[in-house]
Amino acid sequence: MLVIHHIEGRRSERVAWLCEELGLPYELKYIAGDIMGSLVALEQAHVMRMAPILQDGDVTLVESGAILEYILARYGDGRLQPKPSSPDFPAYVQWMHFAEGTGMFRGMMERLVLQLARENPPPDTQFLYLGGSARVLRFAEDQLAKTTYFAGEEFTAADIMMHFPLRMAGLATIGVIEVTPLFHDDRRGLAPYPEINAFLDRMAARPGYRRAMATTMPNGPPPA
Ligand SMILES: N[C@@H](CCC(=O)N[C@@H](CS)C(=O)NCC(=O)O)C(=O)O
Repeated sequence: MLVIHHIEGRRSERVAWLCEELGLPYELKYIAGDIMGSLVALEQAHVMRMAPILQDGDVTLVESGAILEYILARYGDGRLQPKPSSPDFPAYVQWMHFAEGTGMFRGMMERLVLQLARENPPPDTQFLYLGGSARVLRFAEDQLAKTTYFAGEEFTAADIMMHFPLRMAGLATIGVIEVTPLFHDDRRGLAPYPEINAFLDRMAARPGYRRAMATTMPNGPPPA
């Protein structure tokens, strides 16, 4: 049984979502309704104390992208990823890594810069929006204008990886640094991106996504 160390509303939902799509049983470890308690509890599972942490027998892994690749390689039976020979494979690999390597990184940086600027307003605010999140969204929008999913016409794990940074970037581009709107499908910042909105609608309609959200947030969106 795969054990997913989890915090409600956080990236660990990706792992549960993948398991739901693959029909793999899993156990979630977290303290319902207690974000800080869930975070502190992660300390027992891994020195990095971050979610997700996967335990599979004597294997312990961090890093959501690596965890998804591990599960697909061991239990995926070729599902939810294109074959290396497929024309969709380059885009798949790119988006799998772009999600955390650039998408989340730019969104987090932008939010940090905005937070610091709120505390100490700089004389010139034109550099606050460093173009990080807006570029991430434009890049994603361009891809989704060409293909239904990030790696072509089939849903893959790259879509699971990209879901979180799209929501984060949308909020960052309009200067929202609070996390709560992330959990409430707040799409104000995504208004200029019709393809991304359509993509998020498609994801929200997936039974695997709905099951994962019901399991990872059984009492609804967390307070923070
Ligand atoms: N790149 C990592 C990021 C993991 C991460 O930072 N997770 C957040 C929750 S979304 C966390 O646990 N933050 C608490 C902390 O780092 O103290 C991944 O994709 O797994």
